[in-house]
Amino acid sequence: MAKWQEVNFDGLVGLTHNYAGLSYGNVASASNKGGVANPKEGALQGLEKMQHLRSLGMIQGVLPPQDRPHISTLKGLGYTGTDAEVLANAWRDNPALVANLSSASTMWTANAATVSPSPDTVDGRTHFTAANLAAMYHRSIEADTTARILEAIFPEGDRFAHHAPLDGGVHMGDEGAANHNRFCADYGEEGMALYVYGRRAFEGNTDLTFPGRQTYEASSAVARQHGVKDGKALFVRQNPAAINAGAFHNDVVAVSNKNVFFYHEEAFVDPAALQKELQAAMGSVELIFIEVPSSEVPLKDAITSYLFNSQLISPSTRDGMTLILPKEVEETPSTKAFVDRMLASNGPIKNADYMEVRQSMRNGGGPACLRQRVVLSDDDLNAIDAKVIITDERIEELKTWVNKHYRDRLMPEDLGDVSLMEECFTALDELTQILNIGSVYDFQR
Ligand code: SUG
Repeated sequence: MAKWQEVNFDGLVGLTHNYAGLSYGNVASASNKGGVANPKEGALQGLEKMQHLRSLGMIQGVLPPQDRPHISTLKGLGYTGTDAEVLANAWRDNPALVANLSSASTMWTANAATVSPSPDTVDGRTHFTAANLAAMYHRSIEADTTARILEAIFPEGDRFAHHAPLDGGVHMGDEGAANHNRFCADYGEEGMALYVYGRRAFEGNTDLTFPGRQTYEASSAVARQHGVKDGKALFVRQNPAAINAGAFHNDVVAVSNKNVFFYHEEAFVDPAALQKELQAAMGSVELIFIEVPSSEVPLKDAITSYLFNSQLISPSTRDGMTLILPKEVEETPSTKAFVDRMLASNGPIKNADYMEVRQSMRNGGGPACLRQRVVLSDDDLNAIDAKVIITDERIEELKTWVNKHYRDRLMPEDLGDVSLMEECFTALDELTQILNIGSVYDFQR
């Protein structure tokens, strides 16, 4: 019998991690604009989280950061000369453009792609669509390199199938797995996908004050091209009130694992109807819904603490499920009290581990944003040649790499610094060798 597991692929925090406040509708990103970031600390916090999951018996993967500043975009905009000249000229002309091309936003790999695992697809392959992230300019430049990295890790063929990021700009706005939940009895069994969208592309959406980044049209296109089995894809609109309160992705207000769905009362307009629909689609597999009422956790607390942007996992070393939460949940009285009550209630979630990922949190990225879930069989895992699965040795190698190359202080006004670009490219060149993923970056090609 093949063994199946969920592997979490965490994004490494990049060397240009900074607080430029680029994400309209993301409350943390806006409110920390202009602050001092510590990329080294951010990367080490991420590695600690990966190590913690590994210590629980999980198989843990890592995805590399991307090349920033993104010189090839600047070249496409007419800047010429050496990379140093391109950067210096662009910085002189337009620092805001350079800031957009310098974000380390690829760390949030929940947004990298949507993955449909092989038990759910008609052709029995695992399908990947790199997200176009069209809603935010600074993120829209991620897709091509993301697709290359995923193809370098999961070779196209009998097991894995790759689809190009969707064309169509914001009308086909696709934010990847941050708006995608999979329900199943066990990872290797046929599952059901819930695609949550923020708006319909060709309607007014006058109820939104902040962008609804994911469109229905994009979600349904992804499900179609992945060949998700008939009746195994459901689509529901995110509550506009949640988006307007700062839940720019559904994973800020909901998380699932296997047959458990943990979400805020205000995540969906009609949660009772959704429960019925989900249960009907699941047939004999009984779903467990943990709906958190606003009277216990106000939506505002859920969004600032990131209670739902937690990883809900099934570690082999523990009884029941574990939530991997950001420390901010422990520091927010309403969310801490809720988690304590839930653990004492004899439900499916038995443990809560609080992690320090504050560097990422200040840009609106919690534990769940930092990981892409990929359900894989042992044979699938054996088909991966890239050294992206964390081992004791690899984690040490990555820590040494971070300590050698990363700065411990970075502000938006530093982003025009040519030596920062050089540090970044030198480090990434070395990283592609550590991870054995080939030349995936524009500056290497
Ligand atoms: O897209 N922040 C990211 C955070 C993404 C969180 N991901 C999930 N919820 N899955 C975003 O808004 C801010 C970057 C800056 O301002 O430099 C940023 O891109």
